[in-house]
Amino acid sequence: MSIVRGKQGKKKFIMGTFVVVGVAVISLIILIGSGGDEGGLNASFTMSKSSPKIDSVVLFEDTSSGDPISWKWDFDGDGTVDSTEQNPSYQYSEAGYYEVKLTVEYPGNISKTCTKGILVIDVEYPPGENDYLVFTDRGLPVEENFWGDAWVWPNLPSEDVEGKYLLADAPEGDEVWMINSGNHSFAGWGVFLGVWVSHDLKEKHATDLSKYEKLTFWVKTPCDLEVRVEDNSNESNPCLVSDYGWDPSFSSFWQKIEIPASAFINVDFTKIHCPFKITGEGENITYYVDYVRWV
Ligand SMILES: [Ca+2]
Ligand SMILES: [Ca+2]
Repeated sequence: MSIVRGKQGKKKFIMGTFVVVGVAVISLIILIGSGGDEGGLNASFTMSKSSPKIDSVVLFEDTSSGDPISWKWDFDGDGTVDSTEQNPSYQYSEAGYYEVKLTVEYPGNISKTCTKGILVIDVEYPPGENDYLVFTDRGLPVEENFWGDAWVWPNLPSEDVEGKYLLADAPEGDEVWMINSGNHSFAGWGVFLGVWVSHDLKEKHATDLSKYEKLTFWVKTPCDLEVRVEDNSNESNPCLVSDYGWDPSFSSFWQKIEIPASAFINVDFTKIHCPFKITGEGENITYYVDYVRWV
């Protein structure tokens, strides 16, 4: 009982592992119900990606205690064993949420089980010819005579500002934006068109995004986030990711957000100065953003 409470307490601080922890708590209860831990023997494993893209290779590594003598992996939760290797790899051909189950056996007919969730994502790649790329591995918007600049709140190291954080399960390429609030009450990031010199705005620029239908991007976040755009004079209303595709039950996985341009009001889309700005509230929150496009 005390172990279960400990895991629930952890959830408050590491919300990103909520789904997996939830499954772990359930399997712990099953284990206890089926007769104790038998000398500390426990099945466990790690996955190289928690939100792999379709057809990308996921490596599974057995981390069970003791010395198991056999391994049975069910990668897609259909009850059929897919591999009996200790450390197999697998590729998913269809998007969706799957429960990965490892059953290990020890001498003396002892078997243990561990189950974890995995969310396979479908990412359109490469971007369409006419997409306006706000952030991809190629960088920030580059247009004739001016370019984009990024700001984060609170201040972070430059590799985070530039979106160079490396993540194995990035929806696009390897690089993503990692945003962390530390001991501040919020954390945000935005792209602004213009040339900045010594933090003074030398020239403010705008671009015409009026032909685009929607803003699309991917997030992995423990909390709801607000998205805004700006024209040369005004900031739009905030749009919550929870209204446009983010499900808090899947907060430890990448999720796709699509916000129609019509949801942003009070701005002139022919004069967009900030094509994307995102903020989240809370201390010690970390969230990730990738593949931000107007399409
Ligand atoms: Ca299977
Ligand atoms: Ca990327």
